Amino acid sequence: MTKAKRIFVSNRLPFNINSKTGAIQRGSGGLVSALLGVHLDEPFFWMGFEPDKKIAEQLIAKAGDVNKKLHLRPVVLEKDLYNNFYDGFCNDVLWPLFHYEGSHVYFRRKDWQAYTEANRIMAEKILEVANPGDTVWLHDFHFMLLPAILKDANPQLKVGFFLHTPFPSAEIFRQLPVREEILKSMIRCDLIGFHEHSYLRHFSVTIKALLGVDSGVFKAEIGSHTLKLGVYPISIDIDDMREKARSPKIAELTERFRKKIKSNFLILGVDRLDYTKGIELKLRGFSRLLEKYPDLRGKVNLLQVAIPTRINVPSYMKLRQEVEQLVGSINGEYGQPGYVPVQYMFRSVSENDLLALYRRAECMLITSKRDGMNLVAMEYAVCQSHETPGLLALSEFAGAASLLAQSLFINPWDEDSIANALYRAFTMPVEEKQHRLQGLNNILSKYSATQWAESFLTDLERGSPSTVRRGVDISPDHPETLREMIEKFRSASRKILILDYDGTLVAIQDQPLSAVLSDENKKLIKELGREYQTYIISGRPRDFLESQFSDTECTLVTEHGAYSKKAGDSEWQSHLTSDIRSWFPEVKRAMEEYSKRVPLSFLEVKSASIVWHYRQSPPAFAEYQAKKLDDELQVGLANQPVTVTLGHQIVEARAVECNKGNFVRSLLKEFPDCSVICIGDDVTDEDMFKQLGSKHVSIKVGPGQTNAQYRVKDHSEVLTLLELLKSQPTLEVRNPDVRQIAAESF
Ligand code: GDG
Repeated sequence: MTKAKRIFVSNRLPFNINSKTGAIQRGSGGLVSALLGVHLDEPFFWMGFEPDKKIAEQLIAKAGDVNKKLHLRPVVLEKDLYNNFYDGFCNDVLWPLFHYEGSHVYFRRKDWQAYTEANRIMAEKILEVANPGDTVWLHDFHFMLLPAILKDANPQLKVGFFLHTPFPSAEIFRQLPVREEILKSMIRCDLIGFHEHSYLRHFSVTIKALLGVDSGVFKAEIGSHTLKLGVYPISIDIDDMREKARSPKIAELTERFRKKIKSNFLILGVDRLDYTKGIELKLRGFSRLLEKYPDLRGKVNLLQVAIPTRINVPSYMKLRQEVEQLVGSINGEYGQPGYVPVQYMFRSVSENDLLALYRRAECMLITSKRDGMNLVAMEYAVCQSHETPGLLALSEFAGAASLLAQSLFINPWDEDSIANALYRAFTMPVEEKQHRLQGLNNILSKYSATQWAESFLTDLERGSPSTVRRGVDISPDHPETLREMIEKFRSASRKILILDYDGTLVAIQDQPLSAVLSDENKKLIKELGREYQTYIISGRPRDFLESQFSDTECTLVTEHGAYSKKAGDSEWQSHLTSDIRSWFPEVKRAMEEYSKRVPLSFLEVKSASIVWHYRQSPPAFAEYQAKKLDDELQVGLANQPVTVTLGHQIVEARAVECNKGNFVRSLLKEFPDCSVICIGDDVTDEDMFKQLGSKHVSIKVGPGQTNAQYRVKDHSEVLTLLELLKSQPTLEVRNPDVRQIAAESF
């Protein structure tokens, strides 16, 4: 048997071919060090787009020179398609939106189509090498449609996704015209990782607001699928960088820079010239420093390395103009003979020069407006020496701020905040700088790039937590389990069917009175009632259930077990023993108050229970109010014989005897030799599932954790299943496997 393999996917492969020597080269950056540093026993694949067909072929052939186990799979995309995908959708929509830059978003349908197509092509290539049980780790926003395509094709793949940018607040994300398509795919992942906890929180709020998916802090249950969420701050190759920065070569280069760049206090900026990096804010803050503290003029300099990016895009050209004008005006205003306050380079620098600049500068200034993490901050800290420690002034809007707690934090939007931090850095005693540096190094030594990758992969590849109870899927797509379940039921002499009503036999409706059975389904229940000892058990009041099932042979159990009536009986039997008057009026008053407060919410008053419904109300507001009401009632009625539950878009208070579990318990006592199939969708049905244990068949309808053994997707699957339980199935069952079961079972 072949072992599971790992497949990493990023937009571009972090490898290239040296045009002179023809050798394969490793690109710089944390991702490549992180993933190559992971201990791997098995071959691994790395896939990414590569526009040049010839280079693609060379990369495939020479991958083994980097690492014997590495297989590179460059995917060649046609140029226009790649441009529309990458420049059009990734860079003109997702990048600005995820960085809260709404004014830079340009959504064009054709770019979205290209994004869809590029994801489809990448999926096709992944599926050529991926087998069930393999791990696929997707990197970044370029591939947000891949999870759904991969899982549809191969549900046994382990699909992980790491987002390298921030995930914006729901208020921002919901501006995206294709928001549902993207989220519906993302929730199919097994694990999504973020740099920072706030990004994870935003994602949870967004899937709740737009898809109605509830999630806990670290996971969401969607049907029988568990989506795990986690925070994994990326890092750099700490040891490698520390060693390089201390090499004689870098020491010599640093010395050369010290002589060349004359400054008592050099502030360094290294950023791609992107609007998210806040370079213009940095310049304004520096200008404010010189204005506010005139004694620093002539002593303090800013060296800004602005790495060219997307140079032909108009908004980037405009940003460049603005930055260069600001540089000119600061130098014009504060420059003196022999003193040029801002030195500016619009180009990238070699890795050695970069390390030497980190060593040379007394302070690093990062003013990102938003930044997923910011690796430059980490690199600068790691390159410092204890003897001449530099200071890190870091934007509080960079993900790195949550890790690098000993930085001097700044609000880049506030010129004074920048100026004050720089002044503090300038005047800070060396002991304090050493202390801060020590703190930064301590934390960074715990977060190496390899640890980052390993912890993500471990969480992704670890099985689902055993605490999560999910129920085995017996949707018609799983005929084997369905067959097993029917056989178990049929083997008993007394067969009992227990069926919940709303959400189980009928779909949930906006108005409870509209949730009625179709004639066809009424007929089905009638036939089942004749064949089996059938119970319809619901939270509904007596008159409603009677109107639906009066002509059947089913026993009706209303208000969650408070009353029951056998077919043919004229009287309802009450199971109530406590006095509801001690709490009922108080609850009614409170719920009436909430009904007035929350639009489109309403009360349903029954004999032993009372329900506040908010299924049509504005969801976020109503949910907040529901939690408040639940809280109020739980505390206020703590000593009363009443159970309060926060259910599916309802808050319900009911007499303690109204418990479906109690009803089932007495049923099992009365008929100890019976075999039960019990089906329900709501929290109140869980009491029944618990009572039934593994001897009987319990089936949960829809998503969420459950005590049931089995699960179906929705009420229509329940009806298909019930049809199969009849000795003479009439319903046309489309799935041939299921038709076969129906034929074999009888
Ligand atoms: C994205 C997220 C997140 C830069 N200029 C030169 C050069 N660099 C290297 C730096 C650093 C890297 O590039 C830049 O990384 P950042 O993290 O600062 O920013 P993004 O490129 O925007 O990366 C970011 C990151 O993904 C990882 O998840 O942290 O928030 O936006 O390593 O050293 N290297 C050389 N010359 C240069 O001129 N040699």
